Amino acid sequence: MARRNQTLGEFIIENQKEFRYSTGELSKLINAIRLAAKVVNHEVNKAGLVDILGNAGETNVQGESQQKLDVLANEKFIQTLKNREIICGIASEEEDDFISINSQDENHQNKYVVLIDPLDGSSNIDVNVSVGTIFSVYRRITSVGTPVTLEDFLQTGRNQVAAGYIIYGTSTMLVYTTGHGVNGFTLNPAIGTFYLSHPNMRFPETGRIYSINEGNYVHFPQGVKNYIKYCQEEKGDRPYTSRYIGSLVSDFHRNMIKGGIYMYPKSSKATAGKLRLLYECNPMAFLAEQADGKASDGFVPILDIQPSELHQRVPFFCGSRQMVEKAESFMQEFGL
Ligand code: AHM
Ligand code: MG
Repeated sequence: MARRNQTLGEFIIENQKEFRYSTGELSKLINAIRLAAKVVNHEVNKAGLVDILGNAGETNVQGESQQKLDVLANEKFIQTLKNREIICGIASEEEDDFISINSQDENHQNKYVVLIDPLDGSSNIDVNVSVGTIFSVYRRITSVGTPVTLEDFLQTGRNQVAAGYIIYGTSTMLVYTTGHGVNGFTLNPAIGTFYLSHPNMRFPETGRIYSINEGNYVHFPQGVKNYIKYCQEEKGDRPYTSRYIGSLVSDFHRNMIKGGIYMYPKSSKATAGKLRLLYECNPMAFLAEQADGKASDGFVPILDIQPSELHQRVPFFCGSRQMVEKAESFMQEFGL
């Protein structure tokens, strides 16, 4: 039973038995993520103090420039998970290919693979705006004792056993699910402990916030244009409020607390959308469904999409159930 002010460590131990495969491995894995989160939090918080701001001068597999903190966060998460020898593979937004992990004493005995976006919303780093880490956990499909393959990572989101995010905001929070609701833990930086501050988080059924990069309006499909006009119409509880941070974790977090919809549709500039299915949309969709919200590509639930590539992109509509359903009705009527 979740108790406010319980530490994350206590919560993990108490809830371990709820997890159907309960051997303690998943708990160790969440513990490792907790540790990496603290390390990255430390780096993010001192970003303005030392010379780690700015561009690392390299581009990632999607041709986007990497900020130094992206590189650092990537290293810290991979290192922490590797060192603890609890996963057999990891895929990251910042790595072209997945990494197969072979523990020293046992050969590929671990069952879990992790997919991460180590520092999402990184264009916000230089301007002191919230960023986040997103993670997703699966049981491998291939047999234990063999190296992991791409197949272990290309699973539908429905197979996720855990997912969550860390938000480096006015305070740092770790929010996650193992399929039994969503709980949020706030870091007390003075003693480095996460405390349960937001038990059983839920999206309100509907809300009054829409979050989308409206600068792309002319490039959006007709269904999206018409839905935006619907949000702006003077009728009933509308017009809605427009709020867009440009940091998925932060926009999602606010909408889950206040009620709202986040949208990153496809456009004539980005024909598959921008966000990545495996380590951005799937974990957020799992959290959304666990919190009574909804996530789709405009037509089908994100969690039902069969991935074909590690860095696949997908249109993303996510948030309060009634708002996502309304947006979907516009896609179906006017096209996406
Ligand atoms: P990133 O992984 O390169 O940081 O990109 C993902 C981010 C999301 O956090 C955010 O919602 C979106 O990109 C913002 O994109 P845009 O600037 O095109 O609106
Ligand atoms: Mg990202």
